[in-house]
Amino acid sequence: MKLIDGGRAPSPRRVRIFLAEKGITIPTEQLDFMNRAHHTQAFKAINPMQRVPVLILDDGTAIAESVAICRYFEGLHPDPPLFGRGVKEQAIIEMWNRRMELNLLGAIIAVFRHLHPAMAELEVPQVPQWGEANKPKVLIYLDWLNNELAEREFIAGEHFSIADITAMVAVDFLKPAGIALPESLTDLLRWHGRVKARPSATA
Ligand SMILES: N[C@@H](CCC(=O)N[C@@H](CS)C(=O)NCC(=O)O)C(=O)O
Repeated sequence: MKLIDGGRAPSPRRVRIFLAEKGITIPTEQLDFMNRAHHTQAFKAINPMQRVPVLILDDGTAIAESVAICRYFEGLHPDPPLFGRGVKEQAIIEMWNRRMELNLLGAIIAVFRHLHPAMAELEVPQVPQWGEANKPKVLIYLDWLNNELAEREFIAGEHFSIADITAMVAVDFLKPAGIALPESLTDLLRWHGRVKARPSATA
């Protein structure tokens, strides 16, 4: 088994943090996608979406999509449960993880991919107006999350979960996207301090 990783990019980092929380170590191969190492027929055969991360199993099966990879490891190593305990908590975590991925992380990534000059060759067409249009959305999502976190310790409730991993990766990606985290969002900042203090945050 090996993980095709992608350096500091958000999606591979989600998987690395997940594995660190589980205490799992697997062989890793770095793919330099900024230099278009994924634009080869060989990589396209592994993942037609030409994105990282990808987990390659010993039988050759390729599992792409960061959440699919995390679910695979959750099945193999259920403790600590990062997708929830019991159907109700699992549904709540799924809800929050999707919100964090599709809304918060999605908007931050849109700002980065459509405005950062380094992404011009990968994000085709790069539409700067779309990047700009996502900036106010990011601030609305952050403000909403700040209000939610006034009520509880973690994104989806009282336990650290994959939703915290997705949200932490999103908040950390504000910097490359050129968006400042408003200091007025004190409950969000407190949560961020808590999750960043976990050893997995350096993964
Ligand atoms: N939904 C996918 C997204 C994967 C993705 O977009 N990966 C980026 C790095 S964060 C990538 O491979 N980018 C290469 C490119 O844009 O060509 C996941 O969660 O794994």
